[in-house]
Amino acid sequence: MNALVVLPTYNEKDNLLRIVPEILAQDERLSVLVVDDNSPDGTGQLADQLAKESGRVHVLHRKAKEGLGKAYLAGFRWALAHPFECILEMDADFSHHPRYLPDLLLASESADLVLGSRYVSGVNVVNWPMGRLLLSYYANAYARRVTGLSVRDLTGGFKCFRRRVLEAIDLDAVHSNGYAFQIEMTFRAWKRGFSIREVPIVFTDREQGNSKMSKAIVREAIWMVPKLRWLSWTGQLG
Ligand SMILES: Nc1nc2c(ncn2[C@@H]2O[C@H](COP(=O)(O)OP(=O)(O)OP(=O)(O)O)[C@@H](O)[C@H]2O)c(=O)[nH]1
Ligand SMILES: [Mg+2]
Repeated sequence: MNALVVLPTYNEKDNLLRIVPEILAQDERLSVLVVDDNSPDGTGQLADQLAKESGRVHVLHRKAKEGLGKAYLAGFRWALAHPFECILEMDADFSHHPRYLPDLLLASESADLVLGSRYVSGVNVVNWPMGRLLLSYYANAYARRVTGLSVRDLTGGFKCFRRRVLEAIDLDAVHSNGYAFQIEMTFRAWKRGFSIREVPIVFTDREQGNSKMSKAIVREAIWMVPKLRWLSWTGQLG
């Protein structure tokens, strides 16, 4: 069973150099696809170098920064064009530690979609300012309430999809790009009847590089959640 970690990057040069070998060391079935949006700091060139050194590293270069959701969709399409049975998502900034990858892979043997969850037992977030933690916690409570999904962590981006899930979802119909993207993918998988499992992870705030968090991303999550529910109600989810 081959598995691909889709790793979106924007200005993550220092992190990329450290995280790729750590990912590959977790399990010999793992490969990495770096999806770089033409980072000005040269992350894309570094990724090319890493790909030269290992046949398990691949790179997808995109012309401009278009947001996380777009980068993931491009990565998912690439993954579906290659023979990978599991397709994983994670951040490149060590907020999602590679040490949890074996847990996700193991859980994916008995679930179609596995979520690395910060809130499965209490709150497992390290180094976030209180304001950001409260925002994330209440965003999850809100999304849970509106969608009806009984998942503790809907906005997290540490996930493992079985191939069949991504094949079943109409990727062209997915439009959200920030945290809402994570909610939307899980909601669409759930509506299609796929099984979802959460495994506990500890999320640690980035040590290096800059945050790309913005008000626009929060606003998108607020209106996208009722929109998803509406599309589902009216049979337009696809
Ligand atoms: N390809 C691509 N990657 C992105 C984009 N925006 C963010 N990323 C990457 O997606 C991952 C998550 O983004 P982060 O900036 O860490 O988002 P966050 O965790 O919400 O915020 P901070 O960690 O506080 O900065 C990281 O690996 C980023 O480099 C983008 O527009 N395109
Ligand atoms: Mg981050």
